Amino acid sequence: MIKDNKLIASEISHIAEVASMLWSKGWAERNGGNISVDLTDCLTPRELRTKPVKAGIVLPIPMPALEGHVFYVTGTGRRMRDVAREPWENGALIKIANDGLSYDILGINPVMPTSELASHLLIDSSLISAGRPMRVVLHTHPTDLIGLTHCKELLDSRKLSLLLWSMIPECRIIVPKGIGIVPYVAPGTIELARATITLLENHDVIIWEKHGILAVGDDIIECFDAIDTLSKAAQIYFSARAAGFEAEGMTNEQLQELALLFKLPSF
Ligand code: 2HA
Ligand code: ZN
Repeated sequence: MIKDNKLIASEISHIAEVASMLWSKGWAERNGGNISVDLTDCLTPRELRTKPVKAGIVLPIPMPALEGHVFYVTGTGRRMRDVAREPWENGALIKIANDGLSYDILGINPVMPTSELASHLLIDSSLISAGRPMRVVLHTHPTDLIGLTHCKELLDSRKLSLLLWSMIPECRIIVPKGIGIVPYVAPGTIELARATITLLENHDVIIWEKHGILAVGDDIIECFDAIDTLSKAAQIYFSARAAGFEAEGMTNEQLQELALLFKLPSF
């Protein structure tokens, strides 16, 4: 049974832990947000041959780079608070077919994957093709960060990254490539996926205007930490404003000093 695989069980427990934090942070209203993790390397050859509960679901776009890959994905319409309690009942294990044209659902329940599946898979596929595979795609709806995207002036990647970095030194260190911004596009669309992929060339965290945030990485806890740190910076910015003053922010020299000290990419 795949459920008994220790590596898989550990990955699933981290997914459940993050789902729980997304809910308790208030970033996951109703079915807001979604998670996918590439678990291919955790499965034995025998487990990879598990009989599907549903087979041949056609992908919107061929994904040859993902042939044979197995992902855990949260289910469409499922709540993060339920993923946290019962990750297997509220998510699916999917396996991309060898022609990259369709996928099968393995595992226990025929839960249909998230509405953002095309985004997740296109992102994974393009990162593999670009030679920097990432196992995790995490999308959620942090109130404060989404709030910032309602301010036209801040819809500029450099400006927003500098603003958030300057609120707290950790932000510059934990999110060293800053944040990319996708101007508003309807959720669940290929257009949103494509715009995100372009920005992932230079960033690991992307904000979708008036919608949410997406982080890629190899470790789901670290993806969460990056978003959490950005959210903390946004909260500092807003709490200063709520107290009636503009946060001073660290100076460019102070940010530069951090870049040198921690050998961070320049911006
Ligand atoms: O999963 O967050 O973007 C629901 C969403 C869609
Ligand atoms: Zn969303």
